Amino acid sequence: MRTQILSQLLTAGVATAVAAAVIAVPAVFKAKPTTVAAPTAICTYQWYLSNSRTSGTATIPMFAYGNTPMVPLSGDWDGAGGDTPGVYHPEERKFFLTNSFAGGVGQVTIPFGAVGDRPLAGDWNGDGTDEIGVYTPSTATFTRRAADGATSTITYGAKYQVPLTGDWNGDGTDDVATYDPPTGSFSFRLPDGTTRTFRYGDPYWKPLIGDWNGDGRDEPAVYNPSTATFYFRVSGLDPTETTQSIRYGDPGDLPLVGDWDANKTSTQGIIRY
Ligand SMILES: [Ca+2]
Ligand SMILES: [Ca+2]
Ligand SMILES: [Ca+2]
Ligand SMILES: [Ca+2]
Repeated sequence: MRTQILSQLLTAGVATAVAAAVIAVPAVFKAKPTTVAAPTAICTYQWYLSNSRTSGTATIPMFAYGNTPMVPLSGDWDGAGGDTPGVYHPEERKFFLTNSFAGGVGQVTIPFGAVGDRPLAGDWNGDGTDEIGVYTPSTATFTRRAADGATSTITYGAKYQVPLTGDWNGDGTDDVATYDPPTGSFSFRLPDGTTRTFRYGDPYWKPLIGDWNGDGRDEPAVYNPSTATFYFRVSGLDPTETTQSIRYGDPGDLPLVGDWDANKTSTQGIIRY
């Protein structure tokens, strides 16, 4: 059941799946005044982020940011170092980004994407600031949006995969990968055009990307939604696997990761909704 819910949130079908709920963007998220009366402004996503890759309580005070059916993200939107929250509203096709852990009102709203697209974040140009993008499942296309609005695309992998971004080779620029839920298989596209593919975790777990060992290169993790357990592949993309696992949060939470304290190492968080 929970896997289905997570899957819905992560797939293009989310818009139709939750359309009947008519959950509008809170007024506080609006970049411009609207003549349409907005419902009560509520942020229903509660973020519990930790700077310690251990089980236990959140090390950052809980805050509320975003609501259903928004898709949570993290990134260094202002280049200050460290990741902060963002959300993507798949129906309005807008990113709402914040540069703090205060919750409530974001600093940046960016309309981007088409119906069915899934949100991306990454440092496309290696300047230390993360940008946004979208993945179009029907064409397997990653569209990266530069800060000035210019776009560039990469088509990679089979259609209808789970898109991932990260810096596989440590050159400061984020690359792309895909995850195939039925097989639990990751496929990484390296900048030289080669690929690396392996299974990690069980089918239909949730893939996550971060730098667990602080070497400047990103690697995968998987999250088992039925046990609320994260599995961090601390050995990176090397064939020899070393994994650190922790339980954090509860089944039903949404997992995400980021470098919340800007120490160049990624840690976990969950969103309760
Ligand atoms: Ca950048
Ligand atoms: Ca790279
Ligand atoms: Ca690493
Ligand atoms: Ca960190």
